[in-house]
Amino acid sequence: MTLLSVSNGRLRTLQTAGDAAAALLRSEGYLPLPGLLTTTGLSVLREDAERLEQAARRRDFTMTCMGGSPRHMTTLGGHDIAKASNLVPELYADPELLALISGLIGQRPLPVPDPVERHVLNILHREGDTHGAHTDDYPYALVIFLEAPSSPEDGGLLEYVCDAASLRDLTAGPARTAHHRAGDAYLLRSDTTAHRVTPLTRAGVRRTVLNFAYTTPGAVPQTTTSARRLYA
Ligand SMILES: O=C(O)CCC(=O)C(=O)O
Ligand SMILES: [Fe+2]
Repeated sequence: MTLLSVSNGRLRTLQTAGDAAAALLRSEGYLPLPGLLTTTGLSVLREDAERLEQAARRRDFTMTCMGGSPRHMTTLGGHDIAKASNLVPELYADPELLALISGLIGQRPLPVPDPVERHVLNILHREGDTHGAHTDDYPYALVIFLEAPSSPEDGGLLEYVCDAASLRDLTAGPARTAHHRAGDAYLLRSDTTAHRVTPLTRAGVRRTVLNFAYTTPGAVPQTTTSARRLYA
């Protein structure tokens, strides 16, 4: 058993049973990384996100290229984040974080070529806010929670179906769901796992995540217009 661990002040020392976790990610398309952020990591990233939110844009539309699924959220794209934050790009390229991901995916994670999609900020903050069904353009997403509804009843759950034939799989059959807390993270095989974030069920709750997208050597990205529509 390989133990993967990360410890750099912002990321907690995770004693992950690498082989078992990697196998879980392969079979489920999803791997929870509870408490990935330290208290300090969470607080500095939250501060950064609060500042970045001032430049973020409200989005309310349906994503035609993703089965007309809804987007009701406030977002900031990677290109804008890179102009305003050192912390987020630094964490995205953190050698220890990359080593952790590498141990879990069994390949070298590479930064995605498109600066818009590299690291994005997604904020759900109104009742009904949702990030509707989709798959990502690149193979892996590390989603880091800066704010989350404390109760699953409040919505903001990740719903996913591994190896989905189509986005309809999310509604046609039983999808898996996962609730996360601030400071948690998860790794998703995001190009083949259909996923969505369920609507917030009441006013006054917030769900803020950073999504770090990674590709791998030889991966062929799905080229969709979704990131441009949501982040450009
Ligand atoms: O917020 C989440 O949990 C998922 C984010 C996501 O799917 C994305 O940004 O592509
Ligand atoms: Fe996604």
